[in-house]
Formats: sequence, C-alpha cells, structure tokens
Amino acid sequence: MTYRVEVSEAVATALDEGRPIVALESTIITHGLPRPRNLEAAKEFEQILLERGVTPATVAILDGVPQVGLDDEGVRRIAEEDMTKSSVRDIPILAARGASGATTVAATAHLAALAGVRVFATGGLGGVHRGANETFDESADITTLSVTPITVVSAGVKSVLDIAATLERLETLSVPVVGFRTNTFPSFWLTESEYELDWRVESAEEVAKIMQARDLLVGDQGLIVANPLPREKQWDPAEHDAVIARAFAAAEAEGVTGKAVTPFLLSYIVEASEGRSLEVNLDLARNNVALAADIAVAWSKLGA
Ligand code: PSU
Ligand code: MN
Repeated sequence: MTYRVEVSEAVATALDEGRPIVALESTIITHGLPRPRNLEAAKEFEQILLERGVTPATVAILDGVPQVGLDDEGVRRIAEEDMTKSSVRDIPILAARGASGATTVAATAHLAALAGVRVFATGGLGGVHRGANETFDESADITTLSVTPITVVSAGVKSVLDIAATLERLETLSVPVVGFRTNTFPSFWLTESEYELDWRVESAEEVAKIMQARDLLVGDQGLIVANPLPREKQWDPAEHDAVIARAFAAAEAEGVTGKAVTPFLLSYIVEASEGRSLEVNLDLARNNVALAADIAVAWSKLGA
C-alpha cells in the first residue's frame, strides 16, 4: 500500500498554473465552532477565497487519506462527523488505520506545505498554555511552524494561553512574527495584548517579499502574520475577562487536561457569552481568510 496526500483537482490545477491558493484548517470547524454554524462557516471561508479568485484548500484526513482541498461532501463531513482532533503525530496512525481526523494548525500546515501550498488562514494559533512550566502543555503548532515553510495568518493566540511564553518560544524556535498594520500582538477576541512586536508590515506584497527572502536565506520555516480585528469589532474586554476566568475555573473543576483543553474552553466561552464570543470568533476568522487571500495573490505575482 502506498500512503499519499490527495490533492483536489482544483488545487492541483492552481498549483500547476501558479495561481493563488489558501489552506484552511478543519479542527476549527470540527472542534472549534458549534454545530450547525460550523458548516456554514466552513463554506463561507471557502467563498471568501473564491470571490477573490483564490482556490481554497481545506485540509482534513478522510478515511486514512490526507486531503488538501475538500469537495462539498468532505466539507460536510468535517462539520458533522465526530472525527478526532489530529496533530502531526496523529497523521501516520490515522493513515495506517484508514481513520478520519480534523487537522489542527500544525497538521494542516504540514500537509498543505507537503502539497506545495504556501499560505494558510486560521483563527488563532495554538501556543503555550498557562501553567506549562508544570504541565509542559505547549501546542505542537509552535514547533511545527519552526520547520514548515508556510505563512499563517492568525489573530494572535487566545488570551486563554500564556501569550508572553508563546512569543518567547517563537523567538527561540526562530519563527518570525509580523504585525499586519499593528505594533502589538493581538489576543484573538481582543484587538491588542500587552505585548509589542518587533516588526510591522503594511501590505500583502511586503509579506510575499519576506516569504521569498525566507526561502532563499533561511529555508523551511513558517511565518506568522498577526492580524488584529478592528477595535470596533472586538469583544467587550470586561465581559471577555470575566468569562475567561469562569472558563478556567470550570476546566479545573472538571479536570480537563491535554488536547481536550482548547475545545473545552472554546465551547464553554461560547455558551457563557451567549454567543457573543462566537460572532467575534467568526469575524476574526473571516478577516484572516481575506488577508490570506491578498497574500496568496501577492505571492503568486512574485512567481517565486
Ligand atoms: N484556536 C481557536 N480555535 C481552534 C483552535 C485554536 O481559536 O479551533 C484549534 C486549532 O486547530 C489549533 C488547536 O491548532 O486548537 C491547538 O490545540 P492544542 O492547544 O491542543 O495544540
Ligand atoms: Mn496541548
């Protein structure tokens, strides 16, 4: 048996012709957003790309085969099936068993880059969890991006993580982080965090040039583009702080650990905010998909 990554016809054609492509993750759909809104969101993210002349490449593992680019049935499956949350280390196990999995930022970045896709939009990256000095809970998103040549557009990392430690780890692992028209690292639902960034970019073309320089001077390495929501669209900071404190208390009371932590906190927060955090989450994801489209277009124009 030969193991392989299946690239959809649309993505294969766009790759051949040097046209812009943006990868999208499936864990945000399967585990990060509530049903049935998640199916609508998955279709909407693809539509934002299509409207800009960009080919969507939603990534998931279906019946053991990693897919880069899903058809309508594939998109329906990631929204409706209880498939496992899968990082890079899970890929060979799912492949050997013929099982299905939703791919995290790490697994999506890895599979998309393997297929030759160079730009990826997500909501928030995984990072270093609070208390990681005891639990060692640091997302494989971070280490994967240190060895994977893909540009990820995200609204920073969620304020449920240890943002300072996440930025330190990215520095240690030589993953560049640039703020898109901001000097401050965003914190997902909020436009800002208290952390300043070293680098700010003003345009998608500038990001594409950094990617080109990276390929020539550094090699296989990710690039994080931090894209904040406009302030008028952020979540109310007071409600944000209160709900997050309750979410942590609930996770601790229920003894949630490991890879269940992120989905638990996300769904708790949606419920406790009566859906207000969800609208912000969808807004920031759309915002990231649109910027990723611009970067993919700029990248394809460089013909690198
Ligand atoms: N952040 C979100 N929504 C999500 C995730 C992160 O706002 O759904 C998902 C992403 O797929 C990310 C993963 O890669 O959680 C990180 O999980 P962990 O912390 O277990 O590595
Ligand atoms: Mn973890």
